[in-house]
Amino acid sequence: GPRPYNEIPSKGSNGWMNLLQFWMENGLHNLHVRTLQSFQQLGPIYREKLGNTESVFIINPADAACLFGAEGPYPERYVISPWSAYHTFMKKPIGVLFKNCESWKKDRVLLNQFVLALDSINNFEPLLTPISRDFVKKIYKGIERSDQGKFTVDINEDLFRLAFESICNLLFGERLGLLEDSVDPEAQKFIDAVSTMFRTSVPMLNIPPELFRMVKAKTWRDHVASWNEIFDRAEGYIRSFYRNQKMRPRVPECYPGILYSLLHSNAMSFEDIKANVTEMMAGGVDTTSMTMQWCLYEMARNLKVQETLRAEVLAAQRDAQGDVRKMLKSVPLLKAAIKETLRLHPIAVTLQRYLPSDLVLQDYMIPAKKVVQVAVFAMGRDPDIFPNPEKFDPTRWFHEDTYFRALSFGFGPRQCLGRRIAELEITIFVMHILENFRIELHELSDVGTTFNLILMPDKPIVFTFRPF
Ligand code: HEM
Ligand code: 2DC
Repeated sequence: GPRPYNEIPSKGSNGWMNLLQFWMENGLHNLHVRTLQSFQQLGPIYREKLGNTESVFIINPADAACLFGAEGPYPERYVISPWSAYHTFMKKPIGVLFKNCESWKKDRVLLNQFVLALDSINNFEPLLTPISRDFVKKIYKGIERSDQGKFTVDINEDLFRLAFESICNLLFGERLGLLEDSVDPEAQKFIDAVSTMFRTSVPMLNIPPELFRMVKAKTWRDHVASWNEIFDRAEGYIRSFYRNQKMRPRVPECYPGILYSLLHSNAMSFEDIKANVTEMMAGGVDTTSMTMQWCLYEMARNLKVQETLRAEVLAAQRDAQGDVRKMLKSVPLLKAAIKETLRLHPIAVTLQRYLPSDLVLQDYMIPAKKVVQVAVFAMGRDPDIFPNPEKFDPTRWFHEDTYFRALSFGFGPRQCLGRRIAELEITIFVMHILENFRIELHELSDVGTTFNLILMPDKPIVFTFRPF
């Protein structure tokens, strides 16, 4: 029979000693590196106890297949304790991100229809294309102003605004104008609050949140303040949507946005709609903007790949004669390039599932209720899984084995709700950049990764844009 659970390799059984060591090694913002090292040290399966919680970590696609095969109809992922603490203490309504069982399923099935269904792309594309066009215009303006025929700039902040502009336009069917010269300070506050919320989650990830609340630590205060900001702003946007709705009649042929569709489906309470819209607003900023930034970074470091991608996009443009929806059907390499970007630069360091029943992995018996984590970041950089892993090569997705290897949006019924939005937004954005500019790196030094709950670049990236 399978070997017992306690024989799974582990670094040490005292969770608090492990946590202390983790802190001293400056591991907080290097969670991804630590996971890589643990696999090198302990093999393809290990367990780790940090504070009170023990997880089993796996890296092989076959093991991931096994885990997701056993996840059942109501998959549950690891709960970020400062997030759930905030919602509990402040009595905030929860959406799909925090719900479980039937109540999760009910919301999720409805949201899937409006947000994840493949044909929603037809509604979303016309709302996203003008935003990328505005971004392109902004860069042309920069080129003009520089008087050098090129524009050297860190676009991090602008990408945040583009992402927020995008998710809000999809939700409310309304532009905020965040790519104009003066930015609405309220919108900027929301964007900053989401980043702060992510960053301040990290030191509290493995510690019971009651501790932080009792000592009124600054991290906890900042965390609460940023969630409050997120909820207040979201409420404000939803309210003003309501007000505007009454004032102007709806244009029949025009897609009115996700919120409108949800309200008129009459299938979800207003409270639940608000909670889910808030989660989508917060989930749609840092995630897509970081991925767009990494994608430009990889294309700027791999100029041959950039030229091949541009050739594909220009050919698609010729054939489709400006019809973006049509173009999207003939850019397979660009889509692979985005997958490839997320392989090297995933947003989520791991995927996690609570086991609904006992499960055998790598011939070890793992009891029900344990958390198993698929190390997505480590998998993407493992030479046994992706030959020559450092190489940015979109074509690998056409000729290599891809079985349970494309996991950046998660898997199954609990996968990322915003996946379709994210893929579409990023594809349209990169398409527009490639059509218009050559992208180079201002400095040729490597950019590393840092863990701020989501993974992000560890320093600013400066690009040079030249008209193509
Ligand atoms: C969940 C990644 C963009 C909203 C997730 C999960 C991952 C992920 C890995 C967990 C999936 C699982 O456990 O199987 C990403 C990446 C993005 C992105 C890589 C962009 C490149 C977005 C956007 C939204 C969003 C734009 C806004 C609609 C959510 C929500 C959940 C989620 C609400 C929880 C779903 C549930 O529990 O049912 N995302 N995400 N994400 N994401 Fe995203
Ligand atoms: C962070 O050890 C590291 O998509 C932990 O849009 C395990 C873990 C659990 C859940 C993951 C989280 C990590 C990273 C951020 C994720 C989150 C689930 C959803 C969330 C991946 C890997 C994210 C960014 C959502 C956030 C929506 C929220 C702001 C309302």
